[in-house]
Order: sequence, then C-alpha cells, then structure tokens
Amino acid sequence: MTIAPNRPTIKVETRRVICPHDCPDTCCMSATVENGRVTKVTGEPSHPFTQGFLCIKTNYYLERLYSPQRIKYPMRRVGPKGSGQFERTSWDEATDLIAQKFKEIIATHGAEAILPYSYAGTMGLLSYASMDRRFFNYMGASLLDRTICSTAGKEGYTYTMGGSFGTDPETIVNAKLIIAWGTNPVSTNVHLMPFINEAKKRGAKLVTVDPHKSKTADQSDLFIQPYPGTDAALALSMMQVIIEEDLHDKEFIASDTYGFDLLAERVKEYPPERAEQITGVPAQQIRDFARLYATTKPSFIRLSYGLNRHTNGGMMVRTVTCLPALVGAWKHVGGGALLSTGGSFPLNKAALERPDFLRRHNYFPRTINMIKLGEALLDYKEPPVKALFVYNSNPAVVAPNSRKVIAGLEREDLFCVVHEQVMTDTARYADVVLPAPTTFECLDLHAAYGHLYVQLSEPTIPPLGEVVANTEVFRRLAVKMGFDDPAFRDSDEELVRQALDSKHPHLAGITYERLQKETFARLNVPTPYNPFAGGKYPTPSGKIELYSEKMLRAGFDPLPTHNPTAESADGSPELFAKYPLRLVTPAAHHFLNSSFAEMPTMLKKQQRPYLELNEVDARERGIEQGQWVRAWNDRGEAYFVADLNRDSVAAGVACHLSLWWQRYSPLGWNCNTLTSDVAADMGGGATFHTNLVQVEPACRSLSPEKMKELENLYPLSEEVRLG
Ligand SMILES: Nc1nc2c(c(=O)[nH]1)N[C@H]1C(S)=C(S)[C@@H](COP(=O)(O)OP(=O)(O)OC[C@H]3O[C@@H](n4cnc5c(=O)[nH]c(N)nc54)[C@H](O)[C@@H]3O)O[C@H]1N2
Ligand SMILES: Nc1nc2c(c(=O)[nH]1)N[C@H]1C(S)=C(S)[C@@H](COP(=O)(O)OP(=O)(O)OC[C@H]3O[C@@H](n4cnc5c(=O)[nH]c(N)nc54)[C@H](O)[C@@H]3O)O[C@H]1N2
Ligand SMILES: [Mo]
Repeated sequence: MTIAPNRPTIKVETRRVICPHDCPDTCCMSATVENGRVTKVTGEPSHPFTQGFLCIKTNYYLERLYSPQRIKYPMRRVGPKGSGQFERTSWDEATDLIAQKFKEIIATHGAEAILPYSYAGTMGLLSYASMDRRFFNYMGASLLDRTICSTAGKEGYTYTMGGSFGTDPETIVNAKLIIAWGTNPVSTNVHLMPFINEAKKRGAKLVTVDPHKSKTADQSDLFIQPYPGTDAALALSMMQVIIEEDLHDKEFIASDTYGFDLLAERVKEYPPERAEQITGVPAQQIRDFARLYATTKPSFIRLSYGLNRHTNGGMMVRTVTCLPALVGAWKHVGGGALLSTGGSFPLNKAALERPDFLRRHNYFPRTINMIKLGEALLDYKEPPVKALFVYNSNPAVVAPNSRKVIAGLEREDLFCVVHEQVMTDTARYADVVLPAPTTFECLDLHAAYGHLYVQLSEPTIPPLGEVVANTEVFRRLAVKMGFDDPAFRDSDEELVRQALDSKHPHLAGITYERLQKETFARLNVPTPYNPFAGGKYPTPSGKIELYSEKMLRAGFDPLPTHNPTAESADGSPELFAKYPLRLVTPAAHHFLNSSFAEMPTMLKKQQRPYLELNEVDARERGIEQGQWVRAWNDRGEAYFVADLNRDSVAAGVACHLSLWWQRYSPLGWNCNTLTSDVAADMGGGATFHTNLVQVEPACRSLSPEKMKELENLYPLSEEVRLG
C-alpha cells in the first residue's frame, strides 16, 4: 500500500488472481487494485508455468471485467424468447420464481424434466461442480454427461496408459524432438511455448501434425499434414516402419508393454504407401518422420484435444499414445506424451458434489449427453425437458448442430434460467437471467490440465452490482426449494477445505492456510515428475497396453486401428458425393470457445469469420480470395470470408477458427450450424472436426441487398455488438 502525499488516500495493492478459463495453462495473474478497482493485470512472474506473461485474451481482461455487456442484476424476460428484452428484478423474486417453476414441473413431470447444463466457463472447482451438483443430485434432476471437450481422448489415452496424466510439461526442455500432434499450443496452450522454445534453443526440433497450417505449424521445423481423422493410419504406418527397420526399443517393450507381438502383426496392414492413400501424407515423408521419431531421444508428443474431436477420436488418441512406448520415450526425462495433467490432481470431488444424494430417490436419474442438447430439448419424451438451467456455458454458440439447439431454446413451454457474466446468445433465450461474477469477485480453488500446481483464488474487488457466485446461487435456491440438508449451508471456504481433504500423497501439505499465503503449490510429486516411474501403469495388465482386453470387452478393436470418420470419402461415400469438403473448426487465437468473443478488441483482432480453403477447391468453385462464401450441409448453412492466401489446408479440406457468437456471425449463424452432434467412438465425445460441407460463392444464393449487408458487417459496429 502506498499513500500519495497531500492527495486523497489511494489504496493500491497487488493481488494474485487465478485465470479460471478453460485452458491448459490455468495462469496465476497479478492484478493491480486501486481503491477497489482493478487497473492492471499481468502474468505472475514467480509462477513457474505462467512465467510473468498472459495470453492475448487475458491481457485485455479489464475490457471484459468492466464491459457494458456485463450482467449485474437479476432479470426476467419481458419480450419474445431470444429478443433480449428483460427487466430488472430482485434476487428474492428471481429465486422465488425459479423455485415455484421447479416445484410445478417436479409435481407434474418429475424432477428428471429439469436439466442442468454447464461446462467449464470457469474451471474453479467450486464454481465448476460443487453446490450445483449437490442441488441437482438432491433434487433428482436429469444428469448431464459433460462430453463437449475431452471425453473421447481421455478414454482413448487411458486404454493405453491407464490414466489421464503424462510427461511433466516443465521437463520438456530436455526433449530433442517435440511433436504438437493435433494441438496448436501457440494459440491454445501458449505457456507451453517457453518450454518448447528452450528445448529448441538446446537443439530440439519441433514438428506439428495437423490438417491445418496452424500458428504452431508456422513455427515448426517440420509440418506433417494428414487429412482430418486419419492420424491412426499415420501412427500405425510409423510403427510399421519403426518395427520393420528394427528401430524399436526391445528392452522397454519387454519390460513395460503388453501385446507387442499382436501389434507388430497389425501394423503390417499399414505400409507407408497405403497410409499415404488414407492420410494424404507422402509415403517418403512418413518413413522419414518415423525414423526421426525413433532415433531422436528424448522425444515428447504433446497431444491435446484436436484429435479427439472426431467420430474416431478415441481410437486415434489411443493409437498415437502407443508410439512413445515403441521407442522407449518414457525412459527419458522430458520424453513421453501428455494429453492432460488433470488425472494427477486427487481432489476430493465426491465431498464437493455429493453423489450420495442420488440415493435419496427411488430411481436413478437419466443421463443426457450434452452434445445432444438440441435433440434432448426437441425430442425427449419421458419425461420431456421442461426446464433448463444453464451456467458456465453458452450452448447457443458452443454446442454442435446449432439449428436444433436454437429451435429447442425457442420452445415457448421451456422454462430457461441462465446464470451468466455477459448477455450471451444463450442468455437471450432465458426466462430468468442471473448475474455471475468473474474470478476477481469470488473465491475458488483450481487444479489444472496443463501443469501441476494447485491454486487458490481469493476475491480482489467487491462484486459488481449484485453478481453472485455459482455456489451461492444454489445455496439460495436450496432454501427456496426447502432442501434442508446441512450440505447446503457450507461456505465457500468450507468447500475449499473439503476439496483439499484427501488422503492422497499428492496433496500432502497443501492446505487452505498454505495456499492463502502462497497462492499456488506444486502437487507433492517428485521433480522431475514421471507418473509412470518404476514402470507402474494403472492399466489392467500393469503395462502400457498395446493390446487391450478391456477395449475388447467394451466392443472396440483391442489393437490400434484406423477407422474412417463417419463423414469422409471412405466413411460415407454418398454424403461425400454431395459434400466433398472436410471441415475442421478448431480454436481461434483471440477467443476462448465463446468467451472473449464479445470483446471489441478481440473481435477486431480476429477480424472476420474466415473459411480457409485450398486454391484448387476455390478455383473449381469460382471462389476468390476475400469473397463471401456459403458453406452448407444437411444440418444448415453458414457464411464466411474465403481465405486462400495462407495455403493452409490441403485440397478437400476447409478450416474455420471458432467460435464466433451467432449474433456476430453473418446472417446470424456460426460454424456450429454445420457441425455434427454424432458422438465420438469413446466417451460420448464431441466431434466438432468431423463434418462434410459444400461451399459456393455467397452471391449465388443471396440477393444483392443481403450481399451488401454482409460486406458492411465487419468490423462490427457498437450497435451490433450491444444490440
Ligand atoms: N486461444 C484459445 N485457446 C484455447 C481455446 C480457444 O478456444 N482459444 N480453447 C481451450 C479449450 S476448451 C481447449 S479443449 C483447448 C483445445 O486446444 P487444442 O487441443 O489445441 O484443440 P483444437 O483447437 O480443437 O485443435 C487443435 C488442432 O487440431 C487440429 N486437428 C483437427 N482435426 C485433426 C486431426 O484429425 N488430426 C490432427 N493431427 N489434427 C487435427 C486442428 O486443425 C487444430 O489446429 O484449448 C484451450 N485454449
Ligand atoms: N465448432 C466448435 N465448437 C466447439 C469447439 C470447437 O473446437 N469447435 N470446442 C468445444 C470445447 S473444447 C469446449 S470446452 C466447449 C466450451 O463451451 P463452454 O463451456 O460453453 O465455454 P465458453 O464458450 O467459454 O462459455 C462459458 C460461459 O460461462 C460463463 N462464465 C464464466 N464464469 C462463470 C461463472 O463463474 N458462473 C457462471 N454461471 N458462468 C460463468 C462465460 O461468461 C461464458 O459465457 O465448446 C466447444 N465448442
Ligand atoms: Mo475444451
């Protein structure tokens, strides 16, 4: 605190705050607070993973924190659904209304007619899943299967390795070969880049495997560009070369793996010439890449969730995860693979969520897969979904098959509550909107999925207006519903203590008091950390499972294999004849899913909703650089600006970086109008990158007036943004 002489007292403090957004980096931010107002945010310099800098989005956090788009008071709808017409109400009235509606619905249709819908708008453990789960479990509402991001990959990785953890990302400075396989860390995991760059300084090569020439590909020594959904064939072919050329690590295979002989038989089906036909990667490049991989040690594969967003995503992740075992990469510090560090955090989730409350009911509530939201709202009958409670998510924008989702949200007889920070597309469909805090305004505890630190985030400013944390919303609603279990009276501090209350050695010595002092604490694991040290793998065989009986029992091929995606030339020839372009829709650099995508500065930086196309496809269709195009399939249509300049995709592939809000998209429809709500092979996962589309110049279907509207749309005016 500093006191300026002869002027009114200004209280200036520096406070640590945790970035809660859904990103592997879970940064520790350093906030300057002057008289209760945040005036600056930077990355905390002493944090080993944040290393003193923030991403492009959070560098502008103040714009979001103090945005005119913030929702500060409870509101109820006064206009038609989706119109955005609301009037202010009180918390008391809003929660009375919600409780009254819920009670009516429970009396008529049963509690399963109520559906909570949430994801990771904040990854704070309390806000993500604690009082809310207690509330809906106690009520007996429908359960939500939270599949929209990572479930297919997690399941696939776990079949091979036994759990969702891997190489300590801080050790990869030792690697001599780093492969970004289906991930774009320059945009999506930017705090990994200093570690990659340090490794490069020490002589490492960076390879990117991606159908799209991403920002990471631009910084790589080698760029391998398979067709979307074909990486299993690529990996199997690399294994074929490695085994045929006797480059595999026989000792490691004998001691640490299960099923090698069967795998060695399987890979014979994938010589590089055949893999070239499937993947589009030249056979010679596959051979060279396999040799480079097998002979460079340590080698590290950064997987993330790009691969898993396909109908064959689980199997692709499972297959690529076999590669490090073949070359013994796990033996070396900095070698191996990482999908997520999430499985290393043994926080006491049962204490937070109280799944035991489900036993109060004489039924086990049905489970609804969140990627099928449209179907659930439109088609489910017994009982129908009569109420939807959305928090930590923006399904009108982020969920696949938007037309169905929006048609569901438009249902007059659906009672919809949205708890939000900003007036999202989803919030516009709400009957009641409740105001939510940012990380600066509430207490929470954080794990991470890209590093190994537990962190405590304490409120740094008083809440704006009447914003109320997720936990408090459900405390208040529990009172109104007459849920009198003492679990509904636990304070946020008590919840944090419950989450930390685990006998697991990783949490030894990590207490509330210590986190209050230090903010972040590395899990109590060795440095460097290898979760598989001593050759211990939590699989059924205790080894890395190249062959998996568990998969066989679950109805999968027990060996790695290439399955064509549900929308591809091989997987659906008839569809392919109509819609010959494979569309991938990965993360945009300046947005985080749909978060930050309302901010003027980020919208300006992201410029316009582009569709990257290959020259060949563009020429065939008479499309020129910068021209408006229409993309469509049986699910819907959306409009984009053609971008051919970067030569970023192969012929037959299209890429759009997501996610633009619907109402900031041309004619009101974003890319999820085109994406599929078919579940992945594993974990019911989302398949945002498995889509076939056709594309043509927009002027073929739009009137000159509409075309003019499109031409004048970007940059978005304030009227459009706030309207
Ligand atoms: N800036 C920014 N950062 C983010 C996010 C964001 O939206 N914006 N989202 C956050 C969240 S929630 C998550 S889950 C992570 C996701 O981050 P990532 O795991 O990096 O996921 P994606 O962006 O979906 O896809 C990564 C890359 O996979 C590629 N890809 C698509 N299909 C295939 C395929 O079949 N094979 C291969 N080899 N590659 C393929 C895409 O072209 C893309 O370049 O990022 C987080 N960080
Ligand atoms: N086409 C396409 N679609 C995708 C993807 C893709 O790659 N392509 N990626 C998918 C992925 S990986 C994911 S994870 C999902 C993410 O989808 P979502 O989980 O819906 O993520 P966000 O878009 O960040 O929206 C989260 C919302 O939560 C709100 N929020 C933040 N903090 C709080 C809080 O404390 N309380 C409450 N009540 N609300 C809060 C934010 O304001 C924001 O509007 O999107 C998926 N959608
Ligand atoms: Mo995600």
